[in-house]
Amino acid sequence: MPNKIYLIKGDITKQNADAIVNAANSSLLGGGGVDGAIHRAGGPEILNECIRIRNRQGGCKTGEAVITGGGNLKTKYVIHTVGPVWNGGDKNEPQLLANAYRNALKLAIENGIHTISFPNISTGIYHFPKDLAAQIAIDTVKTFLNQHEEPLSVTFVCFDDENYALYESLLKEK
Ligand code: AR6
Repeated sequence: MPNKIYLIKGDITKQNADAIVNAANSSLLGGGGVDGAIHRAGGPEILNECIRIRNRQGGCKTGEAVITGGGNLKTKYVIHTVGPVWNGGDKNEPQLLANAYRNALKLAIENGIHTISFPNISTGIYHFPKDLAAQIAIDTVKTFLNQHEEPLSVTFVCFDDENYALYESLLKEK
C-alpha cells in the first residue's frame, strides 16, 4: 500500500481510520474543541487511560504525543498530541507544531497503524495562524512519509471552511 495523503471536511470523531489524532493539552484531562468532541464521543475509557498515563509520566509536553485506545469511537486508537499555543511566533511555535505531527506519526508506526486522521492542531483555541499551520502540517507529513517505508495513509480532517480551502490549495500546488 503506497503512502497517501487525503483531505476531507468533517468531524474527526466519525472517522474510521486505525487512529485519530487529538489536539489535547498537557494535562491530558480533556478540554474544549476537538478534544472535548473526542472525549464526548469516545466515552470514559479514553479519559481513564489518559489519567493512567498522566499518573505515570505527568501528562504530555507540548510537541509530544501519547496513545490510548479508541473507546466507543470507530477508531482503534486515539493519539493525543499537544500543539503549541500561538504566542507571536518567536517562541518556537513552528518547530513545536512540527514536533506534534512528527511524534504522532512516530507513535502510529510503532503501533502498526496504517491509516491516521489529523485535525488542524493548534488552529482553534490555541490561535496558531491557519495558513502557516497548514503549511507545517503538510510539509511535516510529506517529509515523514518520504523517510519511512511502513505503509501509512494520512487524512487531514478539516472542520472549518477556511482550513479546508487552505489545505486544498496547498495539496494541489505541491
Ligand atoms: N473534528 C475535527 N476538527 C475539529 C472538531 C471535530 N469534531 N472540533 C473542532 N475541530 P481546537 P487547539 C477543529 O481548539 O487549537 C482544547 O481545549 C477546530 O476547528 O480543538 O489545538 C484542548 O484541551 C480547529 O481547526 O484545538 C486544548 O486545551 C482544530 O480542530 C486546546 O483546546 C483545533 O482546534 C487545544 O487547542
